[in-house]
Amino acid sequence: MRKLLIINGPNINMLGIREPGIYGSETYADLMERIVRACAEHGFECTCFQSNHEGAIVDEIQRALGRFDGIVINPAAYTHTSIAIADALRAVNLPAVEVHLSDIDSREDYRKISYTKEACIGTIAGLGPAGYEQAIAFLREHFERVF
Ligand code: CA2
Repeated sequence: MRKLLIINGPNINMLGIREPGIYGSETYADLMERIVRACAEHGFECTCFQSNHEGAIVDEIQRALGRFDGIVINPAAYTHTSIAIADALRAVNLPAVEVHLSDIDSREDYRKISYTKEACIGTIAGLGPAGYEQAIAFLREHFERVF
């Protein structure tokens, strides 16, 4: 069975606690349940990782090499700042899909830049938690096309 690594960046663990207008009322635990269910439906095993620390995310991406077949990543605020996370994604060269709960293109100008986008095979933004399900489905289709 193919394995996906699901990575969530800083503050995603706070989902549902504040700013429900932007990020929805679903909690991080609800999101994890949704992801585990979607992975099972699409025939993936999955491991979920969340960190508020850039280096820890870089370490986890590096560790994915040889252990996972693909990555779903919401780098959160690091999307807009982290060349290190983008470089790690390029270094492991696993198919990765970037997810954002909100539509980053229609928010503040500083959210319109994504350093990680170019290291990913696709980006899904603005669909809320359902975006993760779309990313998992996208990876399934990717593996069906490629293998
Ligand atoms: O829309 C997304 O998924 C983001 O990656 C979420 C990040 C934000 O910095 C990105 O620009 C877009 C924020 C993560 C969640 O932050 C929270 C803040 C307050 C309450 C709950 C979560």
